[in-house]
Amino acid sequence: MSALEAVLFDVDGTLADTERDGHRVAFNRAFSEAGLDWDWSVSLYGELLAVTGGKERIRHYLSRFFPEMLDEEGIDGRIAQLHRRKTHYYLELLRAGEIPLRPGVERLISECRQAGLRLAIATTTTPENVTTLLESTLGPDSIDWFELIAAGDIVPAKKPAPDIYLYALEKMSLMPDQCIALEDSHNGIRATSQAGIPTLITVNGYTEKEDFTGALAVVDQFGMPDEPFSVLEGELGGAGMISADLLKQLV
Ligand code: XBP
Ligand code: MG
Repeated sequence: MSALEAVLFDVDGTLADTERDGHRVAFNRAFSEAGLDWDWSVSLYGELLAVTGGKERIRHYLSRFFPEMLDEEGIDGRIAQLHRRKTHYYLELLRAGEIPLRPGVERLISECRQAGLRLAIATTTTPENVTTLLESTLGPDSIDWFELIAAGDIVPAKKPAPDIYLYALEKMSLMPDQCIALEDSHNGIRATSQAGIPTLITVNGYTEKEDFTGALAVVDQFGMPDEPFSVLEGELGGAGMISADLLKQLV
């Protein structure tokens, strides 16, 4: 067992609860703008989240509901354009302050920085979504708190493939057991498990019933002094908050 060197943060569902009222709303605005009567309800979007990556999710939706469209000339370009507009609307929501960080995230990032831990992001989402979330919640300097922002199409295969985590380990010259990953979903822990990275799970409305086999522990949130987390799986020794010290003890 090595000493903890780095904390690798997932974004969507972990740093912020971005999917139901953020990405989903942005997708629907892009569809409406394009004159498409596709409306991703909260429940349908929960099913579509099985596929990570916005462009891949649109393609998956078409394969289920409009498979003939996938044979159309230029469909890849249409999907890419829809996704660009969706990202435009998502960034609007972020900049309007509509998507706050989850409880305890700012506190934990600050503690990890003070403890001298290296911070990185490993996410499926579009890079600009990450930098804009950080800027809109923690201020422009916060981007530099992360040694690496590994995001989106930078790797050939998205979660549950391990690519984004293997990319981060390689770029940061780290071994898996020198890290801990903070994730929210089954796709996320499938990616980290294949990369051999110890993983703590924090769930949300979309992921709370998913399978987190292999997680160090599963909590409902990172916790605040006046609002301790609930441990849903595993054992955290009576702690009430995910802290830098607790992360060091877990690895
Ligand atoms: C979650 C995802 C992303 C977002 C949408 O990423 O799967 O695709 O749902 O963002 P993670 P994009 O949990 O790894 O942060 O449309 O930019 O892909
Ligand atoms: Mg996630």
